Amino acid sequence: MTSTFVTAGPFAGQKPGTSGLRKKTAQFRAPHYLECFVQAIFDAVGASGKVLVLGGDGRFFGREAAGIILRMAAANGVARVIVAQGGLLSTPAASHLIRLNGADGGIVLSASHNPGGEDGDFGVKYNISNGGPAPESVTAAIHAASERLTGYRISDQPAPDLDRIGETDLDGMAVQIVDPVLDYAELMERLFDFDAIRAMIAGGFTLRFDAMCAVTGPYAVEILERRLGAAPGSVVNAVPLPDFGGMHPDPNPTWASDLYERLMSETGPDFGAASDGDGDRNMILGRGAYVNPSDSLAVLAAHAHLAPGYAGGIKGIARSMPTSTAADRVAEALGIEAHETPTGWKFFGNLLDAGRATICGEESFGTGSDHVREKDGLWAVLLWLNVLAATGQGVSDLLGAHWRRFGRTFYSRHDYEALPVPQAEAAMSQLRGALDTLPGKTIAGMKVAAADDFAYVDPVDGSVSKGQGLRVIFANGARIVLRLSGTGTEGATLRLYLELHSDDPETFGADPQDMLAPVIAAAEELAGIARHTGRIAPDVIT
Ligand code: VG1
Ligand code: CO
Repeated sequence: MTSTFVTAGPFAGQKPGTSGLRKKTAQFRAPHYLECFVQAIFDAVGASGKVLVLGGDGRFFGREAAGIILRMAAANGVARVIVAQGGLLSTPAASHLIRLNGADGGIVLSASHNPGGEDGDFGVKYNISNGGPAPESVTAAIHAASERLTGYRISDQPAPDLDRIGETDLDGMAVQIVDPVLDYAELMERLFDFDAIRAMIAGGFTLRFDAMCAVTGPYAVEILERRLGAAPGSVVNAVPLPDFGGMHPDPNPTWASDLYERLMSETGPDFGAASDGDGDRNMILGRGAYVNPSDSLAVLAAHAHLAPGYAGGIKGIARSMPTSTAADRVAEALGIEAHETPTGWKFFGNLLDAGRATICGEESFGTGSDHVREKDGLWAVLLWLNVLAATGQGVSDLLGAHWRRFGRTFYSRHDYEALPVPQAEAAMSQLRGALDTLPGKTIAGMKVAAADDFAYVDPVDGSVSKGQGLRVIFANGARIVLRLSGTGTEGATLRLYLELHSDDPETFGADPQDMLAPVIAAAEELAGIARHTGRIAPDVIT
């Protein structure tokens, strides 16, 4: 073994955030920065004799970072690293590889939906042996290790060529380079009725999938075009690029506007979908229909039994607190458990492991199930296609039928990005300070039923997570949630979540922003975002 100990640190590393350590690419490339964080992971979770999975979304610096991490893994005594060819591995595929191989954990190099490139963002996520994001206990241990750090160990040997499939040796550590798509595609074939989807497509059903020049391109081409017979070119922006072609790989109507516009046109395809940088998010569209992610969770949960992988029914539904309550109504109708967790996929892990939830979702275009321990963009697309094939209905018909059965939960998220931290804090503290006084009061014509700062007690291990978002619930069922983003890299991002349920079919065609006008007015009265920030409108509305 020929390795060097480089003196560096202590290092103000990862404070438990929503999803891994996310910083400007330049910060990660600064001397010793990536190395110190990776050493903190090894110090916290142990490296000697372990088996790890490694890959990422192909963004700028990913390949170089993978080489550094391999050399550090070898120097720290890791037994084997399973690396995706070219370093390209979607987050859900990484989760699957960890589970399939019984690995001890994995490192995913991605800043998800944040733009990439030299001036963009980079990120490192650590996943545990169940395939899911590290829970708060582990991220706290990594943070503590980073503060004790005196340096890091790195092999003097060069990292192997990541493009050649097969096994090599790096300083006594096995490096196994695998096809990133194969195992994942096989898992999808087991879960879904590919014959039925293939027949629907052969019968003239058209689709467009926008991979946004990010990691899902190769997966979508293999599954949608090669295995399911979608016309060549149905998958667009299919080649992963280090800067995502300058795109912002966030699948929502703002950042995937080209796809959105096409689906809103009468001549558009029957079905449209997009995924984010690392492949864990999804946006679902039908011709003339946009499916709000909270509705997508509810519709998928109500119809999951139509797919072979869920034919026995689902055991429970979990949603993050800011996600709309539409899925709760489905859980009630199915007579199964409904769980409400803090934002971030790591909070679903215990529920999935314990068999208390089968389907999970977040309002931020994240949906998934117990097939892996991450949200999974292509999985959601395939479940939708399976449901459409099984019911013979289109997206907009299915959505309309769902609303007629359960009512429509109007929902929207307003994001105020890159705010000066004190301005964002001012809005938060105005509402936080008033919480106790709100119940019973009438705000913008609506009576407050309850208000709190959301705290979660994990029903499986009893761990407590406090301060997870300010929540105001009105007597008419409307909700306002206000929280600070834990994934931004510039200033503070304030997220305002708005919800109002209606059982009146006459309202179902209304624009959510119009329906939510009283809730928006109540939020301004409660938090004074415009007053504190001077912003007259949100940067992104989803
Ligand atoms: C955002 C979303 C959250 C999601 C997280 C990671 O976090 O709101 O629902 O789990 O991103 O998604 P925040 O703290 O900025 O609101 V991804 O696709 O980055 O792994
Ligand atoms: Co993502």
